[in-house]
Amino acid sequence: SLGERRAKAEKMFGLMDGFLKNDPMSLQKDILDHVEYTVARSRFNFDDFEAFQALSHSVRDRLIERWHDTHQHFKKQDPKRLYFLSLEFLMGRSLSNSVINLGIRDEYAEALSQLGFEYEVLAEQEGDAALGNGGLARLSACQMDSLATLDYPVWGYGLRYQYGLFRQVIVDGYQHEQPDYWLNFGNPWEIERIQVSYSVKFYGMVEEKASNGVKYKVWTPGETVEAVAYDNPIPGYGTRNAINLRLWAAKPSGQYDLESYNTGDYINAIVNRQKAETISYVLYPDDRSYQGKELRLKQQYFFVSASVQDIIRRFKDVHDNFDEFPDKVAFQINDTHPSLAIVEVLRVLIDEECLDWGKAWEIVCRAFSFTTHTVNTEGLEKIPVDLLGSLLPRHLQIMYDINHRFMEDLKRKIGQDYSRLERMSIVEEGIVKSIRMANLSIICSHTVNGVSRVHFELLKTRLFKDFYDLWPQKFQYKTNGVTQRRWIVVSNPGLCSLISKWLGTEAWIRNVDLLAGLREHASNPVLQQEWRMTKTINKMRLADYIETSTGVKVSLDAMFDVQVKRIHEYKRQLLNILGIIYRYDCIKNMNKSDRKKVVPRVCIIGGKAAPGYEVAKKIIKLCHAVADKVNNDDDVGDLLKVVFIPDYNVSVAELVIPGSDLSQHISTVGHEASGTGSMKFLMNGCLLLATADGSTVEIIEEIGVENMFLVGTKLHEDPQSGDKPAPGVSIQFIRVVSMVRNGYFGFKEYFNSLCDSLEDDKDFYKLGADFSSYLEAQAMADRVFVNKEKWTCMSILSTAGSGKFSSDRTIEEYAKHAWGIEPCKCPF
Ligand code: GLS
Repeated sequence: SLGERRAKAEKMFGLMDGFLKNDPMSLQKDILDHVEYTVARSRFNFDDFEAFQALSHSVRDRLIERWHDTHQHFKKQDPKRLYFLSLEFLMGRSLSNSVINLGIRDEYAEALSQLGFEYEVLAEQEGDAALGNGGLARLSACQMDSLATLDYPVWGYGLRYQYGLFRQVIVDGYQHEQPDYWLNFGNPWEIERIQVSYSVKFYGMVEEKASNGVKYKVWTPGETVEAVAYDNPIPGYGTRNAINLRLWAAKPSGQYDLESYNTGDYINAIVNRQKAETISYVLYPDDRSYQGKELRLKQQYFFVSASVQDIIRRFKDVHDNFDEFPDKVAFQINDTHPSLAIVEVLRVLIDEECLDWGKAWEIVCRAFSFTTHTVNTEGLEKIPVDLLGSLLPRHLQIMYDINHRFMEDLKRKIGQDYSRLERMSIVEEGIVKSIRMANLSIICSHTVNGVSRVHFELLKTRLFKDFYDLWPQKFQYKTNGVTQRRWIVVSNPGLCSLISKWLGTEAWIRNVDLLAGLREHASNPVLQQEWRMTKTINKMRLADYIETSTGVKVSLDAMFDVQVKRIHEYKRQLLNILGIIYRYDCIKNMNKSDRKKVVPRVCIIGGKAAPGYEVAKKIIKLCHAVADKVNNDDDVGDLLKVVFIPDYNVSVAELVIPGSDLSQHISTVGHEASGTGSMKFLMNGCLLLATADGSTVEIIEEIGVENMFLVGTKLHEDPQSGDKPAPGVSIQFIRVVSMVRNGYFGFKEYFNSLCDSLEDDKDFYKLGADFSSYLEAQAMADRVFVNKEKWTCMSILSTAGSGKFSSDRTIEEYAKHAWGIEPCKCPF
């Protein structure tokens, strides 16, 4: 009875001695207990790494308490829940983020110091969880932080790759990839749930059967793999809520292939079973490109099928009528990678729950919201029909059914406009007949979201114009944001305290709009002095890191000019390098007295190239070749240093961003859907040198164009952007390209193709057209940098204007305008 259960719960709670305590003495005891019982080391003899492990376990205990309470609370309230599906989450490290969000960082620091350890040193022991490629994946991580902080009832779902994004190793200036076996030393943050597992089916065949005159489909799989849940608690800041990120790992199925065992092929039977695990082995390292590989499709379906089974099970625990499904369940599809979920829900409702098509269709169309992160048609995901038909035969049938109904309906609306019908079809005819995942997602979702205003315009006028004309009400945008908890509080503690001091409150950590309050102090010499001091300390940290990772010594007086992000032609790291060559050439041609006027610079570039992306790899090599020449030239000395930071990842970003003076976001207009790195730099008071692309357009509106360095033409002045070769180029541009072509930096043959791609008619990304404007913006940055008061004022105004770019704002917009969910706050 209820009374009995309550009495039992109270007794248990009494035995538990209440919640874990957070005073430094209790924390010390907990850490030592974990050293002894979890890490199994003597509490009198353990090293930094073991101390980190014990520390993490003690933090995890506290996370679990909140996470349990949150789930109990959600269960009791039964609100509409959001299910956030993403194939990539770039979480980085968890320790500092957790102790800060739990509000017990100082207590831990004190407890550790009494044990003779330094918190910062232990925090450095943690490796990154790099289960994603770039912006899209880090966005999911930032959004999880905001969802937890804002108390939304949410579950995140993803894949637990054993190998995260490859490690980048530079040998002689060339990128090499090494596997990132991140679970090598264990992962203290996850909770393995062996009892939460689902069978996922692949291959096989579909038969039509009938019972009492009603036809139905039966899918008999050819292979079954088990999905096991690994739960990762995500704590909110300033709340008791902690939500769950559930990642699936593939394990051999519980069903045995009796045939093989009986025929005595015992060893092979075991080996074959083990192959199932390969599904969740490795993250695909390609950012923004899809190759239609079978393993990738298997990963997608594996993750989607397990998640959908889990979600439907949770729904059915409490509800028995699927009419209520869309009022209790909201799906968010992060790009098209999880779009098979749409078809999977339809399949389950029709084939397993025996709903008719009309009912199932209505439910699905009310449940799914889709966000696209792509700007051009080539970036859209397509899956060959043959592949789909063999791996997921029933899903292909359902896709054809959806398409048939959609096409019939469309014909009634638009008539016989065959070319438009062809463009809007889910099925692309051609040499390789394929399924267009974006079309499928648009047709079946209630909202289609862009990630910035400019992106939204591109969706409406180019990428999805046909769909926009049909269903304008479906299309929305929510400009991306990043979490200030990670990108200021965790990574820039100095700036964090300074901001709190001048605003007189820490409330901005939850309500970031309050940062605007810094504006009134922007010219105050005392704040300016403190602001510069904080920057210098961060630059020292970065300079140390540069020296240990690259061997290059840099001067703190120089402007730290940074471009860190994935290497892509459209992001134009090459434009940056050509600008560096120009600067170098100028210094070389100056007399001694003119050299005295040069503003010293450290040009920092970092980022990974997809392993098969040859051009991007050449850009990395060119960067090293230029660095070699420049850094060893005595004429130049500290006036110019070029550094390539290897293996750029989330924890490196946490170090680089706070230590930067200037940051570059110079994509060719019309190519960056949003960009989120710029937002992190902005929050940290770094000045932007940027093109009016993606979310930069909105950044300019917030901080004013006078507080950044704008490069190139605006998108609206160049409607043909991306499709037209660049107009005439400057002499400077021709000169710097010819320096590379003529072997001034060595490797003449190797760089030939890069130089060819900059020829007038081939310069697709318009480096030539933007070069002069780029140099002007750089020259302007030099002029302002020497005026310390002006630079600091612009820097303060950058932070002050960054409030809009918090993922808290993005999430509030999604909750209101796409998902229809309300906060569900767990009582403290
Ligand atoms: C991306 C876009 O290229 C970025 O502009 C965007 O900021 C990010 C998050 O919306 O998504 N799309 C993608 O495939 N990778 C990205 O980083």
